[in-house]
Amino acid sequence: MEKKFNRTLVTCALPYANGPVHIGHLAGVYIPADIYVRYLRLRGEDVLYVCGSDEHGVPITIKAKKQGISPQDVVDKYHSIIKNAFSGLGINFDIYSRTSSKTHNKVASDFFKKLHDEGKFITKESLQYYDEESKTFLADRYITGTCPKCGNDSAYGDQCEKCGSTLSPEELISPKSAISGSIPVKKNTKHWYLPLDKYEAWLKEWILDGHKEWKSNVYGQCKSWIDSGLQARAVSRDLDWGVPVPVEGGEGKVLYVWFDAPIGYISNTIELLPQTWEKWWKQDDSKLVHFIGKDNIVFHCIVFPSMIKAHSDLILPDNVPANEFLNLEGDKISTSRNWAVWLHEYLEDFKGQEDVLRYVLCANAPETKDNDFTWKDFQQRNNSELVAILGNFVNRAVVLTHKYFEGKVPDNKRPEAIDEQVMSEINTCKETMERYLSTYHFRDALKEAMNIARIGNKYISDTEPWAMAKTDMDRTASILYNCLQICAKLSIAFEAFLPFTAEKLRNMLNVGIYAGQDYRKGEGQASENFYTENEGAALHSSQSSSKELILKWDMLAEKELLKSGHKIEKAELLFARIEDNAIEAQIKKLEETKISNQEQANKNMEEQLEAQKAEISFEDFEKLDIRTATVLEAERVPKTDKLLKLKIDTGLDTRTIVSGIAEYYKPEDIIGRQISVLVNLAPRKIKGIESKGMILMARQPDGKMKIISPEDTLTNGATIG
Ligand code: B3M
Ligand code: ZN
Repeated sequence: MEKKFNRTLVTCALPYANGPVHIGHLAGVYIPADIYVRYLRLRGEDVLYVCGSDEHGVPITIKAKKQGISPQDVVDKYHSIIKNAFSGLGINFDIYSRTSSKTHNKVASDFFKKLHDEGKFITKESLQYYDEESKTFLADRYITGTCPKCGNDSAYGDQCEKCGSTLSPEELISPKSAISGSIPVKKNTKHWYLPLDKYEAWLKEWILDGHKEWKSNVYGQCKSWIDSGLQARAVSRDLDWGVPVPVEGGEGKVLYVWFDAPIGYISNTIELLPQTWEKWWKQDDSKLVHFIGKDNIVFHCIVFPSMIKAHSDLILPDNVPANEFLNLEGDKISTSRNWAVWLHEYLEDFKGQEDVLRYVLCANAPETKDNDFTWKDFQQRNNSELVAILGNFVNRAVVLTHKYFEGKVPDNKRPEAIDEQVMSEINTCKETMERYLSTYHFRDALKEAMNIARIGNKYISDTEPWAMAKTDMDRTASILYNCLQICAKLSIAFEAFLPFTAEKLRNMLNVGIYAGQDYRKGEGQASENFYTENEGAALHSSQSSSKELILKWDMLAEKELLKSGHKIEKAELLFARIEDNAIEAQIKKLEETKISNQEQANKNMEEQLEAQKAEISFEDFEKLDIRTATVLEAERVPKTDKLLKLKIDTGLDTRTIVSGIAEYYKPEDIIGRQISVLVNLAPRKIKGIESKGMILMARQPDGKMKIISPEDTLTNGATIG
């Protein structure tokens, strides 16, 4: 039996305030969430929509240091860029606050303290790098050194940005403190850990048995985490930017950013509704839905729920409909390589075309697999879908009504069977949309909304009111009567997806829309509201609409929305064509980014080539046993992006090697290939797999790796040297 809820609390991942928001974030998280919220409100449901900036964490402190400003300066800057960009796209949270706020500090601190006092944490001591000169422990990111894999001498303690390897500080050759440049020492430090292993059985039951309906990508990730066994996770860090650890021994330490950030959902709710927030977070007739990207699944499905379980009086998410990633023109979106379409720049470049981006990102949303955004597809969808189908239909209906009926909805004088049939097709679309929207299938729901426009277009083309007007004004009246009803239905069907357009359309039709509860003013003032004209961004207004007719979701199935005689406004184009030059300008912008990235890569490569390694003796060289081998089997190592597990025939034996080449070779591309292998490298455990030896690869100037294989097929085991 499906559970009955009385209100829905929708949260969106809190963006890190160390950079602006790009189309990947939008397609993955914010567009789907906004559609969902608008849809529920249109149905008259009680919804609270919460987000804010995530302002803690090491990357922010590093950015500040690099720019010679304070972390607070960094987050102030990006918080306002992000907040403005969201509202520019019609994404209007009830609250968009920040984790550097006083309320958050207190709420997160109390949360930690409660768990601490109730004995829900364990503490552990461990050796961590410490900078004696600046007297601070060093987060992995604050240690730099030479990458053991590629020789890059500015690798970080958690990652080498040149070769992409995930590292631990211990692996770095000649580690240095990024703060003082001194050589760090190891020092003992105490931290608090949440023992996730204790929640494993419960998580299994709650997710694996209880939430089989979750999206398969989400469920699958949870299952593989749980199946591979959960371990205690540190929830504090040695750092001076964040929420201070509020218990004894916590001096100089802060809560780990992933501990405090999800509590931000709660603290932001408290900030908005200090008296009634518990209704949203504590009553089990409240439905909690987290919209996030796939890289946040473990935190929202495993870690935060375990924190909630430990806290014991808060509700758990009913669903976490995480999306996959959006790529841009065939490449991974990357903030550091500036490979992105930034929302605030889009809003500048495409003023008045906010809905085009909303449309394309939903139509192309990475709901089940990674997807690609291309500017050509963007142009194509605008010109041949929005302009040619939706815009064209509405324009014809409104223009003809003015031409023949003085801008008034005509009488339905001579109905015919086709009219009934069209309306019943639209009813089916409504039902299909409801099914999709309630199960987070937003792409399919949008397709169905577009089908309503297609039905309208076909109806007007088949019935040809412009031709009919020459012979039969009564039938013409009926046709346009029906077309205008369809226009009104379109303004309902598209409200969640294209709020700016739906509003324009309603203004043409002289109708208002039901916008549900507005909590943006906080406590006590929440009241039923309506969107009014000229508000832009379809903000929900605090005034009631002046319109007599207020549309609601269910009216999508009604036969008559606009009464005969109802006056409509002049036609206004809903969409403008996007010409080649606008698209070329965007493509050029990206090409320039590519060129400057390539120049940087070449420069790095030159530096690397110049930085030859120190001379070694012949005896040293002779220690290396390099041989030819053949790859027999290859598979991806689960939960990693870069690793392949290979079974190879070295001529001496058959053995397993784990190699970081998954970005460059698919398993099926490498099976059967001859390779060169350093066979006498001491075995190492990588992701729990014993790897014996190393495959020799050549690094290209762009950082990509290629296998070094012999020209002719050789016997496996032939020595190289
Ligand atoms: N700021 C990570 C991200 O933007 C993080 C989300 C926090 S949600 C509580 O990917
Ligand atoms: Zn490297």
